[in-house]
Amino acid sequence: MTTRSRQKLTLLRELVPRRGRVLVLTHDNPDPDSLASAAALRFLLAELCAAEVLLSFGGIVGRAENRALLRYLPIKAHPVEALSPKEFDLLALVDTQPRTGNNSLPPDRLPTIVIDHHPLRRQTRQVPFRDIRRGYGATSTILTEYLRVAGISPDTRLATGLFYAIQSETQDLGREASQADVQAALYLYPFTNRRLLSRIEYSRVPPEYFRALGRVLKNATVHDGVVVSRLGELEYPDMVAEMADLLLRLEDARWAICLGTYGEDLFLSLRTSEGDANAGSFIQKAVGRIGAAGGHGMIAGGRIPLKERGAKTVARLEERLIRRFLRALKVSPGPGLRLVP
Ligand SMILES: [Mn+2]
Repeated sequence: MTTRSRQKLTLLRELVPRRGRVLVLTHDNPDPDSLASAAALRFLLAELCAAEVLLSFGGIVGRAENRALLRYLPIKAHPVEALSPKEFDLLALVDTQPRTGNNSLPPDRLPTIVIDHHPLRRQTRQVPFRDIRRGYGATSTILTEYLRVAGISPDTRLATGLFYAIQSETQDLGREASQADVQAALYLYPFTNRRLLSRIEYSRVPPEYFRALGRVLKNATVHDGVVVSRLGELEYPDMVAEMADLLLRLEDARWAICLGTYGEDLFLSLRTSEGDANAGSFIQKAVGRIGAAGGHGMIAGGRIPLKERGAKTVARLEERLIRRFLRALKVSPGPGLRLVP
């Protein structure tokens, strides 16, 4: 546990006014890491400075596990449309940064707090409190360190949420996990409720999940270790990530790419089994200026606003993106082999 967390905690105490009103934003369509981080920041600021902390984000929580997690976390989410950022003393971003294109921070507001483990963005340098740790597998690990340094034990629900977040973000501490993530998970485990944990991990899924799964399998093609699938209309945006994780389990798969549309946007997700890859910058290059994209070494995602929603236009855009990925991975851009003939 680090001196850095100790210094950051001191700074946090100075920056947040007593009984101040704080708005915490996660990235849009949040995952367990961002939700648990937000809940931990709320818990911490309530204990340290009696702050009133609200959580908000754009988009929806779709994945069944994430919905279960949100149900058990000691924090309620408020729709971003219903809030006026002006009413808050300060804004905080967790698991995302200004100008990433994946959060609902008003473009004219600079947050006071940014806590994240994605590559540092230029605008983040102007933020008074910034703690960006690229080597960490989860933002929840940073928040767990703060709690430890502050001598505040997490309650059962928060500990369970943080533990689940670290586990899921690092695939049971096997993907992009650092020693700090392992330490945080070990610290949290005795505080967790195993039954709650199991209820999140093995949550029930709606029929839409199986419909999506059917489409994923029907459309999946393999191109020399690269699995690609187009999901069409998505039940929820993070379905592409969920399915890319699944497809990457294919023997000998090095990369998995899933695409699909939700509302006015095309969503894409990229996964790789290659530890030394840089999926984040790879997806940024492929998406270019037509959308927003980012990520870390082995996981990345992007969102492209659709000017036109016609099936043909979307199909053409998807095909162009897939060709771009395959070319960049030095794989023949042909039709590939059907995964399930
Ligand atoms: Mn994260």
